[in-house]
Amino acid sequence: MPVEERTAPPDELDVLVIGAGFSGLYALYRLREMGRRVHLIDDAPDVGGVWFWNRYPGARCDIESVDYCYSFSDEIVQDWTWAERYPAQPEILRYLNFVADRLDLRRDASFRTRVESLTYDEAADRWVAVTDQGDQVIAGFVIMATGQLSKTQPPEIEGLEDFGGELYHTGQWPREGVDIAEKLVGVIGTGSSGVQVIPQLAKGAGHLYVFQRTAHYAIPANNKPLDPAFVADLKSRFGEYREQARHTPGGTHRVIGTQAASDVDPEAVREVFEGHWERGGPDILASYTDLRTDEAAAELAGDFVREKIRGLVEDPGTAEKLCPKGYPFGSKRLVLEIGYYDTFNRDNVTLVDVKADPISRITPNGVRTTDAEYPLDVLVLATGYDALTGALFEMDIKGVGGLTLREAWADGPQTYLGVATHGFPNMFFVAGAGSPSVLSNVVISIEQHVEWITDYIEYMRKNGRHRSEAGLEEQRAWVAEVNEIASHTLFFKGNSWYVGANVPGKPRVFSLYLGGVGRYRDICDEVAADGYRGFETT
Ligand code: FAD
Ligand code: N01
Repeated sequence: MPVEERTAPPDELDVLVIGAGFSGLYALYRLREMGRRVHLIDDAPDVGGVWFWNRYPGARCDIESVDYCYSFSDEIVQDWTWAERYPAQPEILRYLNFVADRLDLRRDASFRTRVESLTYDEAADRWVAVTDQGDQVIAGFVIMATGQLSKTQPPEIEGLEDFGGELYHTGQWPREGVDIAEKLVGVIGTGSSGVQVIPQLAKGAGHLYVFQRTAHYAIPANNKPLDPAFVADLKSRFGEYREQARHTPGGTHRVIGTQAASDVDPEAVREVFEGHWERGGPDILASYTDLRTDEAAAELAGDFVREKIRGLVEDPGTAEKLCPKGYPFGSKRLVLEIGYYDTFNRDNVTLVDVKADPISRITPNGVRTTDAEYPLDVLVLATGYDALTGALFEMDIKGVGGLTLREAWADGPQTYLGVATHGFPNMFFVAGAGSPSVLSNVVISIEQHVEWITDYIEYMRKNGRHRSEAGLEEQRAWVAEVNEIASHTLFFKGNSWYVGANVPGKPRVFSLYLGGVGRYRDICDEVAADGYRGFETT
């Protein structure tokens, strides 16, 4: 049941978990089962993380529901039944509430509580957390389950604070919803969030203005209700089904092509792309081995999508503006769409190309571009997130010698295996920088990280160790490996949050491990089997 009143956290803990999304809920459960004194803190009023905050109309997952779920409890697997191929936000939030209820997780959680600072007490080898509610919590270990895409990034446009109408970011959508009936509505941003919210807003708004700077590659989701027989069959062999996914590159059951598109007859490539367009989903990205590494191959997919857009959008000028150009297919996140391109055939929708006619400022009445003014009642910011490091840097985190995490990561995240960073002992990160994270089915990555981290904490306890720090040399080697793999891909060719391009002043680095979740799991397991090689413990 949801919590109405805030509960203060205990003063002393073995482990403090920050964040109540998929990561934090599982970490809390596992550590409690291990007998540790553990407590979770989240600034949201309840569980859910991303799926608590992103309540905008159309919010939906782009990993199939039967993969984007926990596997650690057979009871949960059996007692929960997914309704749709790609679940919408309300269904995922219901699922996380179901998990929290079933495992009685809220009794060890403080909501409406923001951790403002974390300071490592070197004399006692403990972390001291201070919250915005005046709590001080001392913990032997801290697990940062603070999310990859949890700090919203509003655009730096002059006059935003002067807007006189209603202003919303998709990542902080009001719980009570937004009434847009007959109103003049504007959306800035056409990434995954924009592509999802725009068709929904178009249905209710008096007029919708879409302010697009860069067109994204979007392909059909082909979402549908799940066949009960298919779901029942999966439940009967879920352990085996999940185990297969754990050893794949992306942590899903996508079929992975073994040929390079550049080695195949273009007509045959086209047919394969057609098949993916029909089936829907992001698997097209894995259809050939070179789509993420060879610009000419990526261009084949780009041309295919542009041709589809020209066929779907009636007005040729609008279609041309919606065609992504200037960066390779797949170098920004591939977007799944439901009715997006069709939306631009409606009379009440106008596409404003703000690359050609830039936004000069937000006025009290709406959006002003170089050439025109668009009066608005409601302005929606689908402008994304300060990804991977945003939520961490919002806290004042001080490690050994008073070094802040911001200082330590000034040139980009420095981690060993993605789970820990030198200078910040006994602090662990879940599914963040340095790990496969958002380039995988994140829930499968979360389960692997939580299990690995909590096993390590248990190993330390059993071996009488109370301080663990990532070794500097091992960390350098890991960062070098992450960079080396990324350097062979096209990710740097797109100005996206993957490389920090959406946040002014952020270093342009790609900090995700691209070797795949299967390979990553093997490396983590080898490190554990070797007595947690690379960590200095006392
Ligand atoms: P989150 O769910 O982000 O939870 C972090 C929590 O920590 C939040 O509740 C936040 O409020 C809290 N927090 C942060 N800082 C503090 C602090 N200082 N004090 C207290 N609390 C704090 N991934 C996929 O694999 N497939 C998808 O289809 C997919 N869709 C997505 C759709 C959207 C709209 C977004 C934004 C992300 C999506 N992701 C998807 C990525 C998503 O981040 C992960 O799948 C997953 O939900 C992350 O869970 P988490 O528990 O690690 O973090
Ligand atoms: O954010 P984004 P998002 N003026 O950064 C534009 C996950 N997710 O919230 O490309 C004008 O992708 C910006 O333009 P440009 C998923 O991992 C998943 O959409 O920089 N425009 C861009 O169009 C995703 O990748 C789902 O030129 C401005 C948009 O805002 C991640 O979250 C759903 C601007 C931001 O796109 C982030 O997605 C939702 C400005 N000043 C989210 N500033 C699923 O479907 C920014 N923009 C699973």
